[in-house]
Amino acid sequence: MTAAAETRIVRGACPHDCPDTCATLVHVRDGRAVAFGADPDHPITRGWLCAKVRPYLQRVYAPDRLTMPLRRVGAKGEGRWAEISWEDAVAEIAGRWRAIIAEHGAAAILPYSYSGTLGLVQLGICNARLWNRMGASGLERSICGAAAELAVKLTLGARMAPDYRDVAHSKLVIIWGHNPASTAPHFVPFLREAQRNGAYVVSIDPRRTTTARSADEHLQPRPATDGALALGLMHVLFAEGLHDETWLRAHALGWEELRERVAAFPPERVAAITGIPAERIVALARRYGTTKPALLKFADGVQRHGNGGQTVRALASLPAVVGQIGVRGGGLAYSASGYVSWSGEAVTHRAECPPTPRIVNMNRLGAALTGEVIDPPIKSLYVFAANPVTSAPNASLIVEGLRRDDLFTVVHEQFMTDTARYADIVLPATTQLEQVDLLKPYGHRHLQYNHAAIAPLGEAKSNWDAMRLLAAAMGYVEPWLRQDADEIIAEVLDATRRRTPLLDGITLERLQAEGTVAYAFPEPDAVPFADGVFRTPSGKVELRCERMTGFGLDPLPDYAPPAEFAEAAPESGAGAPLVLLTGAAHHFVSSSLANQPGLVAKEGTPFVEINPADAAARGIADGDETIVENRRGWCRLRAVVTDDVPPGVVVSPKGRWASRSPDGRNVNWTTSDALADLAGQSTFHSNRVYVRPAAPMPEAFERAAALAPAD
Ligand SMILES: Nc1nc2c(c(=O)[nH]1)N[C@H]1C(S)=C(S)[C@@H](COP(=O)(O)OP(=O)(O)OC[C@H]3O[C@@H](n4cnc5c(=O)[nH]c(N)nc54)[C@H](O)[C@@H]3O)O[C@H]1N2
Ligand SMILES: Nc1nc2c(c(=O)[nH]1)N[C@H]1C(S)=C(S)[C@@H](COP(=O)(O)OP(=O)(O)OC[C@H]3O[C@@H](n4cnc5c(=O)[nH]c(N)nc54)[C@H](O)[C@@H]3O)O[C@H]1N2
Ligand code: SF4
Ligand SMILES: [Mo]
Repeated sequence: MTAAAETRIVRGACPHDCPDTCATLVHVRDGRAVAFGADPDHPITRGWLCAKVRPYLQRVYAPDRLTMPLRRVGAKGEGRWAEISWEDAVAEIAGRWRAIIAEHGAAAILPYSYSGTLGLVQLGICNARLWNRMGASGLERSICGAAAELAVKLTLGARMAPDYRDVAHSKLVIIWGHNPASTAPHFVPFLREAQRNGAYVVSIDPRRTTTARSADEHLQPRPATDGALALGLMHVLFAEGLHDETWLRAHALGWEELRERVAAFPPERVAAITGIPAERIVALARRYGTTKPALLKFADGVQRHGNGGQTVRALASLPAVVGQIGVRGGGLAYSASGYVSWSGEAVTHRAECPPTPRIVNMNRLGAALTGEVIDPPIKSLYVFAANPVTSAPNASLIVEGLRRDDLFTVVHEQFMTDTARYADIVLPATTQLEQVDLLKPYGHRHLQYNHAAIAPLGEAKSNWDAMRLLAAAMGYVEPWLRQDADEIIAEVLDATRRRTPLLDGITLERLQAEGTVAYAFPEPDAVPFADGVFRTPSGKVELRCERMTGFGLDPLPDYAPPAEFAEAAPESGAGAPLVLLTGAAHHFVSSSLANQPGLVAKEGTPFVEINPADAAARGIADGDETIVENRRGWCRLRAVVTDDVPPGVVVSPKGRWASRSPDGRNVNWTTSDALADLAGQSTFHSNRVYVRPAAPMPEAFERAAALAPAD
């Protein structure tokens, strides 16, 4: 065997929007990745990857990977392209931008990105540096969990979740509007261990998810009524003296006012709002008040509603009421992102840049491109690590905006996505195997370094490498627009280490050598908030939070239905609207991976789950084609008639590419671009639709399937 044919093993990190941030091992021979697997020694990854990322090499070496810059030659969206060089692409983009800046100012340029990768360099730095220097419009990145992120931070002072492994100590686990079996898979074996140790698991989700199936109890509230349910649980806890008054006196602000507030939410009222029988509400409250340690775990799905901010305020108050914060096996498990916050100045260099002229909410992209944002209007859009036509709400309005002849759109992508199809210039992007990055997980407490395992395919470039070229072409000379990925990682680590002892001893060199490095906790198994320190203005858990008034909200947790559900009395019977929930698909991450033939085959035909009673009332049988529609738009889905969903609720997972769906549309043709009560949050699930049988057009499904042949 020659030296060149030896296999190297290269350490990496999964870049996807998933709390588990797995440690990966790439086997490379002769410059080609020949095997892809998980680090057996990582305490959370433990040697396995999820079903969706295991076949990652099929993605890296997919025949339809973009490998050359493309310039549009047909009409927008027509799909006719000419290959061009990077030199020409960069020159054209910089030329167009200079002209736009001269005529309208840099505010007319909008970057759009979200979660294709979560890396510090390829996302964090790329969200900030070039655009700050340019003075471009800012993007309010609130499509996912902005309301929960803020509500948890306002309540507890920081987003610090217990270690997955600590659930083994839990005796009660409430998983609320969250489906870790699909969305946090590495939590599940630890949960099973807890169950073997006798823990009682409750799932609260309108849908019988995989997670709900394996729970001891499943409660199915009406969508967006969780705030009322949480207040009702607290009502019972206080009324029956099951609250932890000693803990509340020592650590909580406003608990007596909260007690008064929840007095207005007796079980009977909450039963009428949520549809959950009063006796089950009382029983769950008693269980939560008496079984310790008790863990409450949720993610972002539950708050993608018009009232998502106040819902999470109510949820986050629960562990305080029963004194279950800072306790091993107890607590609130939302996100671990707040243990370490990167130094903002090192990431953004904002102080050296002009002020951001304005901020555009990403959930309003369609509106922004079609007249909501003026003076100056958006004249150029630069999309990277995102696929808004597939994944953002009210998609038909986005497409209308992207069709504008006077809009100059650049999309940096790995594949010809629904969004890239409308670009003027498409730039080819590297995958995680071809780029360097550092990942700071939101589900566990280790930094993960990702080495480039192979050379970029074709002419693909990383997000940051593309931006460095663009910065140079724009004539920007700042050294922080020229650094390579490792120089940036070192700069950000050094600046952040000065502010937090959790990075003591963690250097670029160590990360490169070890791949996985745990935060430097004085005790490695530290329980968050065990020290009773809460980084809120009062230093306590803020059940009453004055800062909520600054957002026009009640300082105490409260419940009101989202506008989409409150307005217009619903009809009843066959004509009644149903609530469409569009959570995670098991085999995709949002729309990422949803073009990978093997994974598309596993998800099957684009479908909508409907309860037998709702189906019968509409003359819909299992397997029938349906039209799912409302005033915003429609799409065609195949009915799956199942009591996994309750009457009044239909479910169709997110992520399906419109271009690979019947009629070229997906569920986001119906979803709302209204903003929630807090943080400009998206409201995908506050979506009422009408479902009706459709004249069968099997060829529409076949055409879509033909674009994604099973492998
Ligand atoms: N396989 C897979 N994993 C993923 C993703 C993916 O697309 N696929 N996406 C990633 C991303 S971007 C995110 S943000 C996370 C999200 O992680 P999760 O929040 O766990 O995922 P979702 O499926 O969005 O929402 C969870 C559940 O919320 C329920 N739900 C919706 N409305 C309500 C409500 O009003 N009340 C209650 N109680 N439940 C409700 C839905 O039925 C759904 O089962 O997952 C990440 N992981
Ligand atoms: N109906 C409905 N829609 C939803 C949701 C819902 O619950 N319901 N959930 C929302 C949520 S939680 C989220 S987070 C958003 C996610 O929305 P987006 O952030 O737009 O995520 P994706 O749709 O997965 O698109 C990411 C794209 O980035 C590309 N990509 C991956 N890595 C790289 C890279 O290194 N460089 C570049 N340039 N590109 C890369 C991928 O190929 C992919 O096309 O979707 C939202 N959409
Ligand atoms: S998507 Fe999540 S579970 Fe799957 S490999 Fe990536 S980090 Fe691990
Ligand atoms: Mo998300």
